[in-house]
Amino acid sequence: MSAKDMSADFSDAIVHHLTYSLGKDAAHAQITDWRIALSLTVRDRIVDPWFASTRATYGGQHKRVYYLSMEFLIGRLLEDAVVNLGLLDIADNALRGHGVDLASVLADEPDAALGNGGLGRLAACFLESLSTIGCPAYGYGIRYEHGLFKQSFENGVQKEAPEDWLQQDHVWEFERPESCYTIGFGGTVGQGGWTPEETVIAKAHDTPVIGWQGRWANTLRLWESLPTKLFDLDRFNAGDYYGAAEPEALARTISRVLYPDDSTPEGKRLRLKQEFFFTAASLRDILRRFDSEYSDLTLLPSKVAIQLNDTHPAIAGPELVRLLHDEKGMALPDAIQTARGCLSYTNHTLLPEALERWSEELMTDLLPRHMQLIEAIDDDHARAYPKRKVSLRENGEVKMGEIAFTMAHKVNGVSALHTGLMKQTVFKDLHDLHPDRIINETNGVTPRRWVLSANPRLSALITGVIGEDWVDDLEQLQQLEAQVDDAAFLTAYGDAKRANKVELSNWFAETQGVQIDPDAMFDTQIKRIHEYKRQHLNILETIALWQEIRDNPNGNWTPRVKIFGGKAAPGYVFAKQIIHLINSVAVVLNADPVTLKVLKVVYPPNYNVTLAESLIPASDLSEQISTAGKEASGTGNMKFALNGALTVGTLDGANVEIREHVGADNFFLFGMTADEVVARRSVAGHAAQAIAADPRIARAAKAISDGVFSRDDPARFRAITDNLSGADYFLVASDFTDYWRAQRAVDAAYGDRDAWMRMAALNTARSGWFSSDRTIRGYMADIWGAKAVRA
Ligand code: NBG
Repeated sequence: MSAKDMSADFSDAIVHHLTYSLGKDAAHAQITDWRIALSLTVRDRIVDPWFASTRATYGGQHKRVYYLSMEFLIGRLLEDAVVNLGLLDIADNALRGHGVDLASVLADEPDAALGNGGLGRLAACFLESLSTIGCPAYGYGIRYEHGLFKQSFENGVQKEAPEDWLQQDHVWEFERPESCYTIGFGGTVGQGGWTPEETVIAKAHDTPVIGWQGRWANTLRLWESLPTKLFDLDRFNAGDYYGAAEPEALARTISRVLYPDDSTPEGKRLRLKQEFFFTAASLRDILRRFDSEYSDLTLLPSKVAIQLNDTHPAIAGPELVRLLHDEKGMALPDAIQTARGCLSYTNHTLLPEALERWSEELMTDLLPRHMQLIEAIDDDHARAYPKRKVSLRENGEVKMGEIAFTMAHKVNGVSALHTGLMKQTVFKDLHDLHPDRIINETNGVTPRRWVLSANPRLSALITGVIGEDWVDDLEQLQQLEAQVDDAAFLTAYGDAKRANKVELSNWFAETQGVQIDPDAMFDTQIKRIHEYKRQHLNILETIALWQEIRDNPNGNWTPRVKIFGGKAAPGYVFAKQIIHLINSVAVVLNADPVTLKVLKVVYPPNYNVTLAESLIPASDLSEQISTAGKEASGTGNMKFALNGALTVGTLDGANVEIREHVGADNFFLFGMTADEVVARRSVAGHAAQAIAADPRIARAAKAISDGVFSRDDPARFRAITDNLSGADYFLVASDFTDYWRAQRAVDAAYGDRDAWMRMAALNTARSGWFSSDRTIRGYMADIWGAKAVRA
């Protein structure tokens, strides 16, 4: 078919869906109607490769990978699908023929935020890479009715509102009423096994995930929780309408919201229920599929690889043992061995508060049989390693990290530094017993979304120079290195960056009502707000810089726009204070006629995947300033480097490897190392010492405590200033001076535009290793023993 015929064909298909699927007349269709019609048209083109992939997997009896994750931060799906199917121009032409703009249609799609941050986004990048590579895989998670809350600012304070991505038809998924499982909680354990007291239904919803060039499609299967009994007719007839609906409301609560606040006992219980709910449903589904093809259970580890994304699905260990032993009659030691052959676990954090522990009381109450099996697994491990120091239980709590470790044949960290620290700290004792179990798989990001779609200008330039093969072989970007001394290439590279910045400036003017200068340096810190990520270090440096500019307004200052983005957990008071402070500083600085030409602060609310897609390609500087040893990897750092932003960063997480790849000269390093951080903490009065040594810190802090940014209530940010001069666990004061030095080096470097662009281009050329395709190939070879299959 000629390109013209294909466009006409495609255009007809859109109108067909508009008419017959939506019941809308093209003459009166709204943008959302066009979006849904286009999505259905694109979806039609995914189904055949999807079927072909499934048939090829069954036909070849290939091993399948199952990625169990509490979070999939998938964002918008239409553009991804259009791009991967190579339909961008065709869709654009077809819509234009109807007077409709493709960009507006793409922008109409809700951003599916079924995750909090890096962990969930990593899972989404992995799914896309698995499909691009053609590895048979399923993602398993929860179909939250409400994803991550919507953030707004009221007088600078974060407000949360429920997210409603399912408000409009979610056309990407197929409901599977035939794939339902009954999941139980509570009850008793007797001779005949576990008899749960409460049950809910897990119903599957499938979203196809199409890989690059439509070669392969895998499935994201999300579970919805439904009541086993619709409602209680007896109670209804007796006039107890609320009571009649109660079981339904309770059952649906499990898949109602992402991460409910778990600071209350009720919240904890619900969280554990969510974890067991999706894990148990997924395992049942996996065994059903296995049983449909094989009758010998000992084959399980050679056909099934189950990856536990953090400890949230760690109950998979005891549950798989239960299914194999209690339900299928396998001897207990064999069941443990077989389960371990299938399971592997990724650790994503060393922060003690994020390593899950459940009280034995709660566990016994909700999952009595699992509690027994945890004891049995513990005993089994104790028999094999009599001198061991570790137990799966401690002080009345079960330790999910230890359970995941013990039940996994491989455990991985997400950057070289993080993996090393895992061995030395949280899993030291287990690592001593199992020295081959912990391995490293440094994170990566999908180039299809994070370069090709997000940054079409840069992508066109790259493809023009080296061809299109880089899109699924990202290390080919190295070929760009030969161009970095070519003036014409650097000009084109700089023009692409500038055009992205102009576009972002326009967006800020139109949607946020702030003017920012596209020639200023765009200095961006976007991520969850957390003390260890140190947004307060960034804002403190901003205040100090503002003060120095005011001292010397005619100095040779490098114009900067400080861009912040990110949400704080609703119950995390200190993080919310940081947000309030940043917004308050923005109000003062952006209105200061002395400084506003050279320094602005902007903080668009409701940071999400979609916003990241426009902020990253327009950024010059990437802030990766966590206290060393705390950020397991980071993945935003990789997206920035690929898109030609230079990093100002600590030796933390994957920053270390980014710096190795891009070269120390193209990276602004500052701060203490992870070892120095530990040593520094034991110095009495370290914060006071650091402040005494650098008057800038005290001056900036004084402005905060004098109420310069909170005239109506000077004490408003006391928690932040008190912490800075007090405990300062995350060492903001101790790292400030070196951060300031690095930032001034950044200023000087930005002054030489050609040299800067050369460094930026080198970041792009040398970051190809950070593709999630590379990461997934690592998991396939080192952990899963899975092979790529081509349909
Ligand atoms: C996060 C880390 C990040 C890392 C992502 C993905 C959790 C528990 N961990 O540094 O903080 O990049 O996981 O691995 O969300």
